[in-house]
Amino acid sequence: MLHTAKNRTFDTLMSYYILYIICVFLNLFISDISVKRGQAITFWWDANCEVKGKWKKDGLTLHNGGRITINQSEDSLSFSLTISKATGEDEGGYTLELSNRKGQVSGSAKVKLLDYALAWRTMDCQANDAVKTALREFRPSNPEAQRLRFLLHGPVGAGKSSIVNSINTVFQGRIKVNAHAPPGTDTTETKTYKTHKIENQQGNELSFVFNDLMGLERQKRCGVLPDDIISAIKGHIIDGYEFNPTSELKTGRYYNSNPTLDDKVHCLVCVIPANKIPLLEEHDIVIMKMKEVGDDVKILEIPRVVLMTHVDKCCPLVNEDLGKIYFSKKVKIAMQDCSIKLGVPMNCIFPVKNYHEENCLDKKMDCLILDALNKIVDFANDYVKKQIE
Ligand SMILES: Nc1nc2c(ncn2[C@@H]2O[C@H](COP(=O)(O)OP(=O)(O)O)[C@@H](O)[C@H]2O)c(=O)[nH]1
Ligand SMILES: [Mg+2]
Repeated sequence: MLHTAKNRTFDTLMSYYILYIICVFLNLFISDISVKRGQAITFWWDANCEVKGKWKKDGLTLHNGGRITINQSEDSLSFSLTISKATGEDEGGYTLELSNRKGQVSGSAKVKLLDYALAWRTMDCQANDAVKTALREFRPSNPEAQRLRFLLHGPVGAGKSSIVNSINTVFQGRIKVNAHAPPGTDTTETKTYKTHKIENQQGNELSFVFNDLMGLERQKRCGVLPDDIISAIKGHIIDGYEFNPTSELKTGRYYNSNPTLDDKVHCLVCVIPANKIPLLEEHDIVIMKMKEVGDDVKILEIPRVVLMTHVDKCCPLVNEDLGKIYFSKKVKIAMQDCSIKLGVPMNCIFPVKNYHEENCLDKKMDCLILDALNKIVDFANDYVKKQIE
């Protein structure tokens, strides 16, 4: 009997003990923190049993002093770590280790510094479905244009072909493979003038198309000629034309001498990779060619926007979390640089990340793509509306 009673007591103690450890294990979760430079970083955790705590940063134990304040309540149930006036050095992995006679548990979180306390432009992923529906139902306001036409232009490897794939990915709800986006190429893959339709999940065409043309290149006699880009904008170039880097198209079966509003381009979409912008001099030949086209487009009163791709490669914060894009100084600086070099206002520059390595859809990527596309459609529709009178 005594033996059994002893066993029962032991069993009860064991189950309390297991519960005790499980509680600690289940609850030790500290969240990642993003703070603005200069603000305080604060972690805290409330234990459900008496434990000893130790804070570590990147494996090294932290101690009270300087900007660091470590607190443990008298009952040993509350733990906090505060680091005042956050600097770049404070970024990293923080761990709280808790221990008592019964065992040890730990929880970790990361600290990331934001360049701005508030996002300088809004990004609303909740609006994705509404924007998608509006774009699916969109029809141009001028019946002479059955669909809006956008021309993608920019340096080779900027992500022009990937944009068409990304937009189709967003509308079809599944990853579209980019057969013409080989990695790290410096010479142009797209050689012929092509209209890319955008389709929804049911295979129905949306009321806007993208024309992709040969990329701009640095070397003479390579890449598309600015005069050919202007011809394409004016609607003179017919699908299937193979660009000749040494002479412009002026006549022949691919030359449309009498283009309608439907054949014309309604918005010029410059595509520039964010990570390459600082490397481009104002007198770089690609920039000069893009400016030349931009000046002609201004005279024609056709809207011009910039899609700044490869944002993931220009800022580690954005690479880790695309949702932090408008907190990133590096992204803002790249956009300002782009605005100065190409002469495009900031509100016509849209940072995007293309689908290129992902195997499923991402609402933050979709949000940036949809926001840019929505504005392009708006600007282009304003242009076709103006042509009514
Ligand atoms: N990391 C990253 N890679 C991209 C992005 N957009 C395109 N790429 C990659 O860049 C390369 C060139 O893209 P592509 O669309 O062919 O450029 P194009 O020459 O302008 O048509 C491909 O390997 C793409 O997968 C992006 O936003 N981020
Ligand atoms: Mg291409």
